[in-house]
Formats: sequence, structure tokens, C-alpha cells
Amino acid sequence: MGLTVAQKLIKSHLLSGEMTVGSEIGLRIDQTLTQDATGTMAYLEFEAMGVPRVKTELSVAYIDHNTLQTGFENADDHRFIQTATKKRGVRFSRPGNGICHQVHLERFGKPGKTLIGSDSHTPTGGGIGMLAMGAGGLDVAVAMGGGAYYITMPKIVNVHLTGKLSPYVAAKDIILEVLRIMTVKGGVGKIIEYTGEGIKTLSVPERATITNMGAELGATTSVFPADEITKAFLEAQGRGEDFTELKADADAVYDETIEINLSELEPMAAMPHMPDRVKKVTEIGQIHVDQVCIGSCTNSSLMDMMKVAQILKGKKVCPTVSLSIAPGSKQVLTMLAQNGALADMIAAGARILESACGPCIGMGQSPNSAGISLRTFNRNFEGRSGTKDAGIFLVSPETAAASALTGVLTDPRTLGEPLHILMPERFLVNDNMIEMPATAEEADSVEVLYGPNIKPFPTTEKLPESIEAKAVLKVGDDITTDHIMPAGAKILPYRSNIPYLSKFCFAVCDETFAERCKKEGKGIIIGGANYGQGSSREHAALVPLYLGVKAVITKSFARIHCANLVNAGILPLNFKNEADYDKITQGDELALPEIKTAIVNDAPAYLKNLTTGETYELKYELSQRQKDIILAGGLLNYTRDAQN
Ligand code: MIC
Ligand code: SF4
Repeated sequence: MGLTVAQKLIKSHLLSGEMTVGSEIGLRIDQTLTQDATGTMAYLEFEAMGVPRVKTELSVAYIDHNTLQTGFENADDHRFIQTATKKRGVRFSRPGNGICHQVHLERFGKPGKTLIGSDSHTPTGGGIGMLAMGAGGLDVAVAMGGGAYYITMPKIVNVHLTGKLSPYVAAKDIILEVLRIMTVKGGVGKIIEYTGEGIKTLSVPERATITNMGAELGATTSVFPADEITKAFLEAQGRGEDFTELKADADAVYDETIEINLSELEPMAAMPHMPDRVKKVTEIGQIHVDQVCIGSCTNSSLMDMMKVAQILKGKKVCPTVSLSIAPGSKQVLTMLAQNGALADMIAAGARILESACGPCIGMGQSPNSAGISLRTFNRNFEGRSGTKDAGIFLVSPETAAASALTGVLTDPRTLGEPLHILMPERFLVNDNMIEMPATAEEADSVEVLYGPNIKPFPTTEKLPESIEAKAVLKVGDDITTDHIMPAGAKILPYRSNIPYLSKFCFAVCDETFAERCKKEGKGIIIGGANYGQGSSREHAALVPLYLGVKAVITKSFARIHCANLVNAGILPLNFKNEADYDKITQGDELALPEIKTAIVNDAPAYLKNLTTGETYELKYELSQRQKDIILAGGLLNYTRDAQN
């Protein structure tokens, strides 16, 4: 039987396990990336593991999230990452060089390689035929130390594209359509592989938009083959030698197939507050728009920016709209400056931001009260923009630019003449903001500089025989890690200070949670389906750990968050019968009797509701390795135990 692109990538990196859907497999990781909001923790964890130098083919640390320096904290973290990476053998992409996924695609990604990153949008690399996955910081630290990365062998979904996009319909509209069909839970346990004649019409930046936002499906990753289009992109980046062809076998078998005819697609938008609340722009109608933000790792390539510049050229941004534009990398920004497109944007009235995540993670540009903001980003979760009652719509750069001119949600096809943007034959290459690490010989003399904002990790304990604790919080379906551990300009600087960060835990859902939980000293969280979707931030596990959370019991989990809970030593459990979720009230006294013995013996686990007297059966989908991690009280303890 033939293999799909994803299966070929897995097969060539398989270190342990069987390639049967549902079983745990260990993969060799060729490349890693970190960004600053998760990176400080990842390098502290790497340090705690005691491995002197990274063992990967390539590891890169990017500074792109916490670039708003309103106090010493972010600058200190940048300095820590810069010195720690220099010592440990990691390249360092300086603030201003661009958003991790955009720069990695331009300068480092290689077809046929594996990549994990401490950021959920690492699947962007799937746009050039990599097996690229988001992971928690600790998993990235382990991979940097030469350890395997473990996933559950996923199903492979074939998204078969036919036809060709019409003028003003974009790659963003393709992934929005996939989200509409599959929903934010639909990709869990799956890799989305794109096939068909339609993919030949899509450039690498367009493919990368699609694989990037595939994260919102909950998928393990998304991937395109590496073909002549990939080759042309790498050659234009001066990296032709990094190309290897990677295609699915003609007789490859997929677990599911979704057909999309690109010729039939229209401009789409994801409505507040979920990326799968997708409708056609024409269906939503000409709603008033207060703000338009263009950029983020989804839509900040040179091609996207050139489209925006052409739409804005010679026109004026509507006076009631604030338009901000953040080109994705220094390469993009420099090329826009050189070809005059930047001047067209500025002349039209755009506010140009630095090449970083910026408003996407609430670092500035929060909308006005109850404001409507159109964004070319990938997430529109409640409160993520920094304004709780704002309504964020996710759209293509074309729809965003057209709407910035009119002040209402506008179908860009009304602009008339089609745009003509071609990928340049040669991108401008200047890597002078990427610092090389010290050599192994020089490393000893590099001093790692820590700031006062770096506080110790929460400590973990081995799993006790039984757990008794209150249901400190009960939440519904699709809770994101932005709910659990919000980000934004006021909170992000404290990513290396868990005690401070803990004050904001679940603040979007319940402002009293952190205090209540800390006072109790321990607790159990009850969640609905797809608990922990979204960001890879391990803080969404480390902070509850600090507050005393012992177990999280849900209808189902999102992949990365579930792994982060295990790594933190918090038990992730599921209701055997989903209806039991309804029988628990926040504040109930709960017990997990003899839970340790159950896990050791692979026996059924039970949750006793001491308040109502009921008992519910639970299930847990933990591999032997994960059980051992839980029993040891988290991955750091487990790794240390293994070394001794
Ligand atoms: C995000 O888009 O939510 C982030 C911010 O990039 C996160 C990482 C983080 O929380 O630091 C992600 O996607 O993993
Ligand atoms: Fe940055 Fe936004 Fe991309 Fe996350 S989704 S990496 S915050 S640009």
C-alpha cells in the first residue's frame, strides 16, 4: 500500500511505536523553534535537564511576541534568551527580524524534515512539506536535548482541491472553508494533507497560510507535498539546495476525504468568537467596521502585503477606521520599502507596526469598546484582542484592505480589476539579525544573564494514591488556553513569573478563580469538549499546577494542552459517559479514590461526588510513557529520575 506525504515523513523519523492510528509514536526531531513568550520557560527547562548543548540539526529562538517593552521584564527575557541560546548552540533571531513562522519558512524550513516549536502555529512549515508541529516548551526542550517527540499516530485527512481561486478570493478563504466544514474540534487526532490539481495553483506563502491556520482545526498538523512550486520558492530564497521532492504515492490511502472546488469559493469571514463560525462575507453583510489589522503569522508574507498595497494605492483609509499593518519579517518589510509599496500603504493612512505578532496576541491595538475589528489573523477568541466586548472577524488581506477603505465589511470582488502579484524570482536575503551561537569551545565563557522577573517553576509531587478536592471550576465546551491563561500586553511580560501570572488564571471566565483555588490549596477542574484548544502555552498547565489543581476532568481534550497537563503532572481524565458532566456542580466535593493503583494497573477509574453521593466512571487515554510521567509528578521529574 502506498504512503501519503504525512506517512512518509513519519516513517522516515519513527523512533518508537507502530504506525497504527491511535497508538503512541516517538519521532526524531530535526529542527526546533521557540518564540519569546514560551521560550524563556523552554530554555530554563532545557537548563534544568542538564544537557549542555542542543543536539538537533537546527534550533532557532525567535523574539516576536513580547516586543512591547513597557518595563524591564521583556527586555530581560530577551537578554536571557539571547545569552542562553548563545551558550547552548541555538540561533537567535533578534526582535525586529520577524514572526517566527514567517522567518522560519523563509530562511530555515526544509522539505522532508521534522520541526517542533513552542508555538501552536508551527504547522506553517507544512507549507513546504515539513512535518511541523506545535508543542509545549518542555517537549521542545526534550527534543533540543536529542529526545523523541511523542504523538498519537493520527488519521490522515485528504483535502482534495480542484479548480482555481477567482480574483480576490484567497488562501485564507480556503482554510476558513475547511474550518467551516470540520470545526475547531474536527482535526483532533488527524493530519490534514492537501492534494489535487488545485494545489498547483497555490504558491508557498498561500500554502503556508492554510497549514498555519490548520492549527485552529485542532489538527496535529497540516501538510502540502514538496513540488516544483516549493522548489521555486526555496530557489527564490537562495536555498535551492534545501529542496527535496516529497509526494504522496499514487495508491496512498487516506482515512477521510474532503472535496473543495476552489473555483466555487467566495470571500469568507470567521465571526466572533470562534475561528469556525464561518460565513460568506456577502451573507454577513456590510456591517460597520472600527478597526482593521493586517499581519500575523497567517497573512504577513510579501505577497499578502503587496496585495494590500495595491488595493490601498492612491486611496484613503476610511476616517472612522484604524488600519494597522505589520509585515511579517524584515525581509518582507525591506522589500516593501524598496519597491515603494510601503509608501503606498503609509500614504493611504495605514499605521505601520513592527514585524512582530503585535495585535494578534493583544500586544497593543486593542479595539474600542464593543468595537468591530477585521483581522487577517487566525484566532478571534473572546478577550484575546485586549477588549473583552470587541467582536473580531477573521478575514483575508483582500477583504481587510477593501473594508479599510469603505468602513464596512466589504466583498473585495467589488474592487473590480483583478490584482496581479507574482512571487519575486529572488527575495532579498539579509540574515544579519540572526545571531550564530558560540562554538562548543567558546560556550564556557558565555555568561547567561537572568533578570529578576525569572521566578522558579512550581514544584510537582508524585501522584498520591487518592485525591480529594473541590470542583473549583466548571466550564463549557471549546475552552481555549487563552481562557485558562490569558495573554496580552499587561500579562505576557510575566511568562517567566508563574506566581504573578497565576492572578490572571481563568480571569476571562471567572475573576474569582485564582484566589479561590489558591485559598483551597487544591482543586479539580471540570471541562467540556475540546478543553485547552488553541495556543501551545504550557503556562495553561503550569499556572493551574501552581494554584493546586490536581486533575482536569473533561468530555475531551485538545492535543497540545493534554500533553502539557501530563508534562506538568496534572491528571487529564475524561468522563466515560459524557452526560455525567451535567451532574457535577461547581463547588461539589469530589474524590478520585485509589487513582494511582487504577492507573498503575490500567484499571477503570472512578470519580466520587461526595456532595451528591454519586459515582461516575472515568477513562484516560494515557500511554505507558505518559502514565510514568504522571506517576513521577511531571516530565522534569521523570527525566531526572531516568538520568539517576
Ligand atoms: C498564540 O497565537 O496564541 C501564541 C501566543 O502564539 C501561542 C503561544 C503563546 O501563548 O505564547 C501559540 O499559538 O502557541
Ligand atoms: Fe504570533 Fe499571532 Fe502567530 Fe501566535 S498566532 S505566533 S501570536 S502572529
